[in-house]
Amino acid sequence: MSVKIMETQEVIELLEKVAGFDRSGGRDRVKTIIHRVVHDVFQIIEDLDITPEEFWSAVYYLNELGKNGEAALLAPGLGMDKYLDIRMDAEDEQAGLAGGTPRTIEGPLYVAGAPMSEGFARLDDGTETGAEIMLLKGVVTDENNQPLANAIVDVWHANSKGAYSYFDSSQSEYNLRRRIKTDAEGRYVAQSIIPSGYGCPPQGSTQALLTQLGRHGQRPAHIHFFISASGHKHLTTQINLAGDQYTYDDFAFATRDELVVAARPVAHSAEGERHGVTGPVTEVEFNIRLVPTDRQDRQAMHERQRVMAPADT
Ligand code: MBD
Ligand code: FE
Repeated sequence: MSVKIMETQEVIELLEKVAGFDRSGGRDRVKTIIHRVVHDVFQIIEDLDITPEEFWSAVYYLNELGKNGEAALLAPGLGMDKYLDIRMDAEDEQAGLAGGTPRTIEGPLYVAGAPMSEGFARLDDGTETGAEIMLLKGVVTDENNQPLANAIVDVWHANSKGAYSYFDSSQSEYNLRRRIKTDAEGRYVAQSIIPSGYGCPPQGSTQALLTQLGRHGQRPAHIHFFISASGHKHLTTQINLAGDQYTYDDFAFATRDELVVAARPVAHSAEGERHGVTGPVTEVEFNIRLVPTDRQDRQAMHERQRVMAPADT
């Protein structure tokens, strides 16, 4: 069966009514978007000859996805977040705001309002006694390699099981989440534990669809960053640790060559010792270059629903 009905007056008028084109109330932007979305869904049904069984399984899949709270997890798995990054990179290029450390996706597991420190912070609460100690360090500079003091480095990562505090209620509040203000030389230092990669919940909706695509739902060990400094473009990025099985096979497509960083075991770290961290640690160095801009809208991160841990609200 391959009937073609999209161009008929009946379907054209149906779409216009669906989108409220014949009503004065509502919002024009929403009408435009919904008209296009529903049109394109209809078009897909026609072009791919979608059966009623396929259509309804998709509808109930979305119900499950929402029930499991995984819509913002499926999105990166389907390359949506990466696509938005590619768009923002192209927009930056057009606006003369390209350059600096590359962006990569935020992901769904940020929690706002982490404790603020000056120059140094310990991120882990000390409960993972067997974990490898990480000494994370870097300098925030401008495009001329001049250090930026008082930049805010908001950093978050998973524990050695790949789980994030807040979303994993077994962890303490803001575990592995801190904001660090750079010192006069633009430096930030953090003591933490080496994270493990993240895996989508095996029984969840995201993994169910990925399995249908023959794909896994794994991310390499990685560390997230928001970096902001006055007069500079806000940066959302991550580093992926080198040598992970998934470093270049990330289900969320967040890996960029410039953001792959080695984790180097050292007998002692000079940067660590400046902050009282003695003995062998694994050093991870991530220097960040920010792009100058006067545009306030680009100095802030874009809006999106984000969690704020209860104690901080
Ligand atoms: C993560 O930790 C993450 O960073 C992304 C993008 C998706 C799922 C889990
Ligand atoms: Fe993550």
